[in-house]
Amino acid sequence: MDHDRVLTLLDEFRIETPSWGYADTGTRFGKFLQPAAASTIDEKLADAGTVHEYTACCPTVAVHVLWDFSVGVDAQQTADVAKKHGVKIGSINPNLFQDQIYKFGSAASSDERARAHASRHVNDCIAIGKAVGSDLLSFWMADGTNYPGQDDIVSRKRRLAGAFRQWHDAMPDGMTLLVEYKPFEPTFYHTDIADWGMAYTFAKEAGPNAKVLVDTGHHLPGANIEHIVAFLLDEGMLGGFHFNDRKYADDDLTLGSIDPYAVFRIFHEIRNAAEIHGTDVSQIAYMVDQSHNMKPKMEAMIQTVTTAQELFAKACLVDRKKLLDAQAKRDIVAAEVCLKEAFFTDVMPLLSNWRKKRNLDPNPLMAYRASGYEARVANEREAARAARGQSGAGGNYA
Ligand code: LRH
Ligand code: MN
Repeated sequence: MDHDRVLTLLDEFRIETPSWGYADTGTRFGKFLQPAAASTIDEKLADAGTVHEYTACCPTVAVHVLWDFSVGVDAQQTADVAKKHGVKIGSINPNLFQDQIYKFGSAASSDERARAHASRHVNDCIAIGKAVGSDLLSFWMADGTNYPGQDDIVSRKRRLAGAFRQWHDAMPDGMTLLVEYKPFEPTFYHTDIADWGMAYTFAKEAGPNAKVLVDTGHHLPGANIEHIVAFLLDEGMLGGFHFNDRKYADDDLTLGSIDPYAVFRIFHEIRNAAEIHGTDVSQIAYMVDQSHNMKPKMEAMIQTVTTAQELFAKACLVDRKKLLDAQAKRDIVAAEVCLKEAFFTDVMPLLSNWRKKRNLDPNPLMAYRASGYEARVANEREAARAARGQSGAGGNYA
């Protein structure tokens, strides 16, 4: 593929950053605070705007409704704040897991009060989506059980299917519902949406505007994620990604820090679907879902989105004609070499060229470090937290 074509594809490659990636988050064993961490939605949007300023590839920000929208704050106001920082509110993430009433689940719960609470919250989320002009309603449910026999799996399945149909039909035209799956955590016996097949079935039954969201951290060891991606794409059921990296489970580490070739293979299957099978891949929502417990959050996010650009550009460089020839001849080595050659191609000159065209520093991370942004906001936010009487970590997870 000629480099101009790759530059054009890079123009179209957008990756959404999560508001919670800028806030202090932790694990169940604790939360390590960073002075420059964002606590308010304004600070989170300021950080997201700064990442977009240095990288020009992440114009939207995913929001988590209970972490980013407080009661009585007009959602439109938040959209204006986003605009002030040069970004737009992206996917709306309902929170159906942190309220006490969700002990036995939300929409799958045998407790009718929990199901009603969940539906009220989702309707609020749809209203917020309309107000901020978002076209993505992104569901992850912690629903499940911890012990065999704890609840009837099929009854839960049917409740959930009914809820997704209702929520699908409550969405305005143009909004897409994403169903995210996860094999375990926080429940450790069964999870109601445990894998891609279950998410596919719930989405299919919900209606035409429902698709599957693939969180790269939500697979059991050994799962072939790019196979799932290729399959869902060919079914027209791939709605988007939550990118992160992991060594063991849902570790939420920065993309490409453990297995960059795995991310490359995912992008390769997407380019294959487009160029060999004529699949429309323009509506895939690329999003980051990470919690930065050790790395400085802004640097981790800039590293993540620039790594995504690099691996995407490499995947665009696979010589698919040569690949198809080798596959036709069942020349396995030649076929593999097509991928390896692209993966080991240095795309920094191409990316520097893309950034220069946008008056960006060819090395966003170093440019950000040199900006002094981190130290400046650390002082401002320490003072703001003190003024708010907020010591240590805020109430929410993020
Ligand atoms: C669940 C998950 C989900 C988000 C949360 C922050 O593990 O991946 O996408 O709601 O992380
Ligand atoms: Mn996720």
